[in-house]
Amino acid sequence: MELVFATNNLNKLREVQEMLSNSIKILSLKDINCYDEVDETENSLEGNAKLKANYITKNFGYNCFADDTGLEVESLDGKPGVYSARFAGEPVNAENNMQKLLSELKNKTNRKAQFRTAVCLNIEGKQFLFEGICKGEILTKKQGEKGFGYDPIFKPEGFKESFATMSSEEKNKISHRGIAIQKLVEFLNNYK
Ligand code: ITT
Repeated sequence: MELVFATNNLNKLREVQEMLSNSIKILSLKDINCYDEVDETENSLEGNAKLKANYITKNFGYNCFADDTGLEVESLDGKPGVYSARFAGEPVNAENNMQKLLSELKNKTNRKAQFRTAVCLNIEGKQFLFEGICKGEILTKKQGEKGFGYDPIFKPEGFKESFATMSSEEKNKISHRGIAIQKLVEFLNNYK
């Protein structure tokens, strides 16, 4: 089965590719000659995941899925959430986003946070949603060099170190996106 993963984020593409069995072939946007930027204008992760998947299905005709991920920090009432990519403004910059978050949490004792991923699958005219959550906390300083985005300052629950110290295989087993994609894969394996 061929499925387009509607993302421009190559880190995400690599993480997901590593998780899928050979029976599912992932096509990137480049593979289908799509160089368009789809603005994430919805105010929920689910809304943005649908927006991206629907754009590809409507304009390119492929079965496809898209995800949207946000980092929800408890003491900031769920911020940056759906605005995680542009938390420190444009152009998107992971370092600036992390510094802004660290400074907003400077005097806070509650550092609980969760990554949440919504995945939208469009297949043969039908639409399905999947969710993955990874609970954890925001560290007081960066740790590790791997991963991307907020990984150096996010420590998943039950682990001693940040996501950025883990191999992508380790991260995929417990991460928000990993969990959502596992649900997607299980669904596809039982489809039809
Ligand atoms: P696409 O919309 O093209 O898929 P994106 O980079 O905009 O790629 P998202 O909207 O899903 O990705 O994610 C919003 C931001 O959340 C992203 O820019 C990262 O900073 C952060 N993020 C997402 N997944 C993450 C992860 O697994 N680890 C750390 N940060 C992550």
